[in-house]
Amino acid sequence: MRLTRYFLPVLREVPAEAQITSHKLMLRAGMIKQAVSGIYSWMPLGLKVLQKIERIVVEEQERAGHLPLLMPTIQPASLWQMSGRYDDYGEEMLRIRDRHNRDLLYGPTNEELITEIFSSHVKSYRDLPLTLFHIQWKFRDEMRPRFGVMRGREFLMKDGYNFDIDMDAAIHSYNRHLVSYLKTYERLGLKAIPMRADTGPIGGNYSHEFLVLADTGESEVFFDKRILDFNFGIANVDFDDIDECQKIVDEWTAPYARTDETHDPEIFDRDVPEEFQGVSRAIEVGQIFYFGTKYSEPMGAYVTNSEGKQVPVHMGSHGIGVSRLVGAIIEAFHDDKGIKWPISVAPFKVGIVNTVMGDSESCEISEKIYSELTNANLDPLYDDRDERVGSKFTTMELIGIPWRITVGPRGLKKGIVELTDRHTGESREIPTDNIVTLIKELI
Ligand code: 5CA
Repeated sequence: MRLTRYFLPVLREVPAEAQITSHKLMLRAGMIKQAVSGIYSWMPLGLKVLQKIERIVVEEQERAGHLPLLMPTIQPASLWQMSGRYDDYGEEMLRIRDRHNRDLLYGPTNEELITEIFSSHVKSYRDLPLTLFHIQWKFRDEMRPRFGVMRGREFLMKDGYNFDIDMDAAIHSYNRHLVSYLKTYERLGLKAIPMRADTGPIGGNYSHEFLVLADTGESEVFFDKRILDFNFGIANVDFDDIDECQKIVDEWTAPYARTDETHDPEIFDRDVPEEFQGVSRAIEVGQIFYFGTKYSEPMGAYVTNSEGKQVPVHMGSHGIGVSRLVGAIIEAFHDDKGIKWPISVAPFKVGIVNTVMGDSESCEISEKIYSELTNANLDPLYDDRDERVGSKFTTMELIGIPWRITVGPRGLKKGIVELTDRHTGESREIPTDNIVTLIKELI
């Protein structure tokens, strides 16, 4: 992409409405624009990051054997009346009436809708286990939308639902989700700690939240500091191997990592040596639930078991805050100049800064590097604007491009350009002729 052809509405001033770093940086980098409180448009740069996160989430879900589908944002109230949640959900639910006076709602989550899809089509234990997921916009009329995409009213969520014949099978599905989530966050460059949590309006009594430690997080968490040194080591998991999944879950769900609601200070203080007791703020980037037959019973999701008996299926639901993750990643990776994207979600992996637009050799070499990187699918962003070099650097740093190639007459006299790492700030000189090979190695 050439910057002169792109739509990158960066802001010079720090916007007054933003309180936390990620919100400020997303506005300054021209990633989002508020439409109304808690509801945002995603500008091209923001959308690119959002889609990269989505891609990784989908890949890891499919790898775990979960099947994608797409449910609508608007749902009939009647389904929620069957489960009993229509009244329970309260003011957070956006209720709508259509021209025929039918009660509808903008989905805050999809347990009812997916249970209805399941019960219409699946009648036998032979069709189990089954896990379906989608990535779809949700609406929750939050009392205090804040911190940009962190607590929005409209937000993008991956939500998945497992259907199993009994509790043991459903716990395996739960464990499989837990492990696949750890892999997902690892690929996003994040250290997300699974912690036992309360279940709230989703229900059930077994749940874990995934928390990224950050000063600006909304939750307070208590943990054993040794968990921070824990090596993920979950690269190749056989998801069908129940014991292997269970082993990872046992190792990973540190018994004394707790969110504030489930934290019992007496147990924590007793079982974790004082020097390892950690308290921090954290961002919740996902949550998984096992709730048994809470929805299947009232909504009639029964199957025949191997003895020919009708039994309600055991279910769980599993969410990842896809749009919130954009903010969480920025909270984890930034400095005072701007964002520092992990390579896996970077909107562009390489930036090219032509320092003297009037210099014909600089232009020629910049163009050459640009087309070579483009042809190698490395998705470069070429700053071809007629701007001062300082302002070009500022933009590249603000929007967080991991690698910057600086092309200028002084270097070209020696046959080199400069390659700068956004994460370390280190620069090195590289010959102009093997740039693609080198960049490929780095990425
Ligand atoms: N049905 C279940 C799992 S699919 C569910 O709705 N779980 S949840 O309520 O915990 O939401 C899942 C994830 O969505 C959360 O962990 C959080 O990362 C994200 N999320 C929830 N509310 C918001 C919000 N208002 N703004 C941005 N992200 C949110």
